[in-house]
Amino acid sequence: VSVLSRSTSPHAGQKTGTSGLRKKTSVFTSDNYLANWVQALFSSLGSEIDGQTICLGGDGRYFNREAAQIILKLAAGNGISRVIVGKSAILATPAASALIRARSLFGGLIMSASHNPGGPSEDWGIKFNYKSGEPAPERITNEIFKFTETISELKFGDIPDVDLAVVGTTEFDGFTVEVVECTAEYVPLLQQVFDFDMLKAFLSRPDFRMKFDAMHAVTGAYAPKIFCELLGAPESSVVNCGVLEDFGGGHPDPNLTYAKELVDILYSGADAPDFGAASDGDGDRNMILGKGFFVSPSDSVAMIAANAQECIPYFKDGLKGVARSMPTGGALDKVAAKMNLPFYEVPTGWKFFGNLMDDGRCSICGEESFGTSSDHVREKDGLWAVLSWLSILAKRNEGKAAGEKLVTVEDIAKEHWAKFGRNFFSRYDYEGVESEKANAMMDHVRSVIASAKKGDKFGEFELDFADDFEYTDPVDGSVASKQGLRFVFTDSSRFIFRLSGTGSSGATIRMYIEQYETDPSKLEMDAQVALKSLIDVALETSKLEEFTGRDKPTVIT
Ligand code: VG1
Ligand code: CO
Repeated sequence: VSVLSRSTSPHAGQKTGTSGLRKKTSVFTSDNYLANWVQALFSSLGSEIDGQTICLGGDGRYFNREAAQIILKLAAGNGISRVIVGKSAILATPAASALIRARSLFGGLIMSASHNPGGPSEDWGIKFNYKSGEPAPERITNEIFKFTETISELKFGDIPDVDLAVVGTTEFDGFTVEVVECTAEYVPLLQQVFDFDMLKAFLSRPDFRMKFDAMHAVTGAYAPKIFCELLGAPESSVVNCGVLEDFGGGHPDPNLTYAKELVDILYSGADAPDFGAASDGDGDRNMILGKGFFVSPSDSVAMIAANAQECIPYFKDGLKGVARSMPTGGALDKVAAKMNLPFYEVPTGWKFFGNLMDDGRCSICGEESFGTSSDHVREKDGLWAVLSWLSILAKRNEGKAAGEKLVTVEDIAKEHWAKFGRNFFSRYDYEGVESEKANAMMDHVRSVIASAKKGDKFGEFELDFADDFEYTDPVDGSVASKQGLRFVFTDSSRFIFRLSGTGSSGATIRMYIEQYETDPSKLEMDAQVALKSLIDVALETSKLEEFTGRDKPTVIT
């Protein structure tokens, strides 16, 4: 392939956030913005990428098809010899991770802004995953950023657009594009991880009904195949499976606010389905619901970990260890302690779990932000979480006669709390705050931390310590600092403030609240009620309303 060189000039601020580069779509579509970043990635990798194979796909959002053609030409012009592309440029994030691992690829590019809305006036994003399928570590993303600051040349391979709508291989001189089904390697992997026969038997029970909501995002390309075709659930078990460029105008974020359609169905009374789940734009998040019951993500990962060995064949020999992000509620800590498992607390963002898994230290991990997964891939995996919950239900109900009362999601959660105690958790998001105001508030909280001492009273709570979370990776020694302002009290209650690193404009303040409870009479309280006094203390300490003018959050999870 001959190379067409085009000159370009740098764009400021092409810095990777928590998960890739995310901006308004109109930013990406103008002035080589996308091409600059992709070229910077390839340039930063240098001769390492010569002759290598990568994969490419995304969540189906607006601009992905055009972007895929731009990326293919740059790959051809930068010495990559083969690109494996999901049909119609579709690949869920965990599926891309599975593909990289199964075919020992050099890495992959995922075109997604995850749970952010899509369309010409909404968001677009891209991220690079590396050899073991993990989101690129900071040493790589920092290098890419450096190259974006001085970039002057784009190297396009002189090839025509490739038809990505049909599975097959297109050969150029020294460059190959291979289009595969989006389920390639990923669905077979799930079939190894889970007992599909057991799941199939369970999903065919007339007394169990589920509803999976793909939110018009990427899992729409997977859910009918997995739940209906392979596991025999009726077609009505999956909804909103048409993958749309604007996600049907919705916000493909599986939480109580944005997945309202599903929530309403599961809370519709006695006739509601027994199990509900949803996933986000790129298929890495999940929300788990029972009939009229919400499983908080911090609880979900703990409950899956506690039941994994018994219910999921992949874990039949036990777990190597477990990990959660720092702001995630501590339910997993209690499981680790009781089961004697190594436990790790990492900063927010999946990239921090990769090293632990590659080093054989961690089998299951999760984040409060509806992300849960295991070391079968190096990404969070929404469908994995759903199949994990279904496996727990299937195992617990094995051998039950028709008509016998089934163990429910709610039963499993309540049993868990009775055994381990309950970590009440809530997150308040204040979206679209002006950056200066958000920064001023964070500076104020930092100043409170600077003068805080052990034993100080915050309302009824006595301070154990307050700090700006810093993490040293136990595998490679790399240090990530300024990962969240946290106040931890002597009864292990906590509140934490962070600014989001996935937005495309302005600032989002996240406030995380957690309180541990073992009193049996309080275990079934509503989380907002249980956490009220701590929430008030956090708001007062941060002067959030004074700094931002907001008297309530945009989203509560
Ligand atoms: C958010 C979540 C974080 C998650 C990240 C990417 O980041 O808090 O836990 O890993 O999104 O998820 P932030 O910086 O906005 O808080 V996804 O599904 O957008 O790839
Ligand atoms: Co996502």
